[in-house]
Amino acid sequence: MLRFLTAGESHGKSLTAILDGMVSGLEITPDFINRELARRQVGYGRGGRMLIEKDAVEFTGGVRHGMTIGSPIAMVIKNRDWQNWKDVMRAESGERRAEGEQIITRPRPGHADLAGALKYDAHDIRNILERSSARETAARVAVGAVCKRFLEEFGIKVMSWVTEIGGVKCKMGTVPDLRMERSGVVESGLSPKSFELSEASDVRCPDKKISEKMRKAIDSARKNGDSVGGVFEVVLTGVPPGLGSHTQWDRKLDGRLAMALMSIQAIKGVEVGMGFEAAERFGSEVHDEIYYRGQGSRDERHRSAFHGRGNEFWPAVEPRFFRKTNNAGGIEGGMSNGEPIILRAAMKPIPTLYKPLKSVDIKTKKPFKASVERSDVCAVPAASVIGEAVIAFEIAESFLEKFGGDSVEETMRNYRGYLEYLREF
Ligand code: EPS
Repeated sequence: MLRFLTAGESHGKSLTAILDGMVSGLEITPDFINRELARRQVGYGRGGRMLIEKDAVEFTGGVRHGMTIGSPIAMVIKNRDWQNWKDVMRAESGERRAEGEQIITRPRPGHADLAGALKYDAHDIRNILERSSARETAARVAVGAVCKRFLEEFGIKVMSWVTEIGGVKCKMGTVPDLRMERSGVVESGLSPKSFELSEASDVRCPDKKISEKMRKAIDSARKNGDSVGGVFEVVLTGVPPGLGSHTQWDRKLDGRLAMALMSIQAIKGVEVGMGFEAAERFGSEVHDEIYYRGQGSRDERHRSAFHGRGNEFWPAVEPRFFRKTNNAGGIEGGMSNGEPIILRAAMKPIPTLYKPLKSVDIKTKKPFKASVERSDVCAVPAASVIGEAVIAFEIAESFLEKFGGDSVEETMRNYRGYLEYLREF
């Protein structure tokens, strides 16, 4: 069983993650993880904190000579800002230095503040906000990076891009346009090149003009003391059919992936494939028809939906069942169906605003207007990288559940056996 936990407060000494159940023999370096951490830290619309932090991981367990050894992988990411919070966040007991000043009694609408204070009997809201902060996601990105490295061994790629910020939408889509489909041209707007372009964009959008509009939306929100949300899409290629299961509710892959995305701070909605739009269409327009391509077929027109060029394990042009559309987002009956997995998540605007919102002090019970000094205006690009990480974990988990193994080699043998079986099916 693959599982993980994280610990650590936003302004505490460090974040810790433990990933348990990862196979042995996986090559992994801090550099690989640090690259993912850095991807999460950039993005237009971030606040002052990201100028302070430069996230780097230290392995404190489970890795030896650049290789996993099968024991729990423990990772620590230091908070540089801790230097400025040592007294406020210290673990030791003792008198507070600036009593009163440091106790937070004013819950911010949209945050965990009030619900958390009531639940945990917290009269200093800092006890809640420190952990509910999205700072915690740095630890999840470290875990996701290890899982990405694992999936790489099997040719599975995890990518993401931003499709919407503050109401500015990018029309390119991984779900092919129905009109195009009817005219026989089944080609989505996205290609691996688009992902390279989104990687180069500070709003993670492949379209330069739309990127500029997104930045403008962020600037205008900043000027008004406001914040903006948006939508990002996570795409996985090279996923074989059969991950997850239709047999029990908690084994359904779409359910697990939705939970993973929903658990990211500020996410309010998740879609799989065509998502909510499918509710407005006829069944005949939604379901992806099934085709079969025989041995030795190299017909490019019969390529799998999206840019399914496949990989050495799960090729797009080998004998296999395939679809010309991918409205299901690669999941049917709670199982992967061999097409790329496509997920979308909607992020609400960050609730820490310069513009005051009405709230009530938990100590005096008097109304006040909540406002803050330092925050991100938009963190959708960062959330998209976090989305990749949490999905990489879930896919790695379901992959290990299906193929088992305690070393990369053993999992590989099992996986190759399954692919052999699929070819003969
Ligand atoms: C966050 C508030 C800001 C963000 C932080 C999440 O931090 P601070 O209160 O220190 O200014 O920068 O995000 C991170 C530190 C991070 O690494 O993503 C919040 O309240 O959620």
